[in-house]
Amino acid sequence: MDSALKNIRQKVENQIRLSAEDAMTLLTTPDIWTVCELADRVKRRMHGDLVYYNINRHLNYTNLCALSCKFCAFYRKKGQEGAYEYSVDQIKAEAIKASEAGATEMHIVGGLHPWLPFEYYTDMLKAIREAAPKLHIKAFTAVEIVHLARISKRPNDLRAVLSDLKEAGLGSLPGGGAEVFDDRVHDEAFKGKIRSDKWIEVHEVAHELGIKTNATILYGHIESLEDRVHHLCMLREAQDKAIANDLPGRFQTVIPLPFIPDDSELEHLPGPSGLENLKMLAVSRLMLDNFAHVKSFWIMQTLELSQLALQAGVDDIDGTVVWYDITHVGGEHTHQEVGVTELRTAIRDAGLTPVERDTLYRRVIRDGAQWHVEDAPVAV
Ligand code: V47
Repeated sequence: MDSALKNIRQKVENQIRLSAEDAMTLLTTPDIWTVCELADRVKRRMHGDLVYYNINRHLNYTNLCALSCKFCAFYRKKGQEGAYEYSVDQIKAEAIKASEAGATEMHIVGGLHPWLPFEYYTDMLKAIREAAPKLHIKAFTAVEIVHLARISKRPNDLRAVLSDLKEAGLGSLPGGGAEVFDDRVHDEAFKGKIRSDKWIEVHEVAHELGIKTNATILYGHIESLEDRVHHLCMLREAQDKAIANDLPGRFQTVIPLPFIPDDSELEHLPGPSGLENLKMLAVSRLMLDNFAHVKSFWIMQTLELSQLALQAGVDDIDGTVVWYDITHVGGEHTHQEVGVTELRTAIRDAGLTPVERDTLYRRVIRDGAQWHVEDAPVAV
């Protein structure tokens, strides 16, 4: 073991919070196995040998976007080849298909569409809720929420906007759009997007309204290791606040997202290596002691690395997915799906026990085509 990790091991064993300096040591040590072992220890303390997965559908309703983030290969401008937007009827049809296939969650995000009205978004939620009432709608990143506040002419009333969306059927907020909480990186790679304080504010207001949310970090582009650590510390602080204020909503899950360079303006960069991905997942587990879950998004991590990460702090794999347009690993196709059997086998082969969960981490019980959830979330 790298002797620099001795003190950190003691802290982990005694459940003492790690510092930003500890995180830097973990990110720079060559001793990857000790980092993974420590993260696994924390994961097992929280979840035993359980690993969660969900049967979900991702829907990216438009790639038209007012922003032009350098890391993003997804956005298109008006009139550009490949630009698209779904109609509310098309979204409804997708929700019906998802529900009939047994999905419990629809994860919906898109670009900042320049001219769709606020009603498009509330109509979309209402249509899904009506057509597939059991489907949990996890939709709109904090960036989209601020955009919706602007287009509904309430730029300073996030509470009203989120309340309207909740009323229309919004169940929770995904963790996207956080990127890296640093102004230099922001100005270089995603200028024009909301800054960290606004991203945190949207989640805080959601938590006040009892809406659960997730958080991401997009790493492996032009940020420094210090920036990553700062980001994790900011998330931890925001969750501390939600807990101290006893808010009805919380962050549930952190999803570290490795930068995929292909076709983006930053495609000259190599993107993070497999070892770096494993380390980021493990360090997220170790630093975010007040987050219940660390998720590996296999679309970006690959299923193989996600499986390995189950021994390195990860307790959750998203999901069956099916269609995903924002990034593609090793191909052009938006059809990106794993079957339930494949997911469960990957978890079992890692020596762990798969548990199907819904968006709120309640155990899903299936009986043929029917399903229901247990009342309480799986104990943590
Ligand atoms: O916000 C965009 C990122 C995010 C690239 O909450 C890229 O459960 C890598 O947030 N390389 C969307 N990442 C995905 C997301 C997510 C995924 C799975 C689960 C959850 C959840 C959230 O993807 C965007 C952006 O940060 N992204 N381009 C890229 N080239």
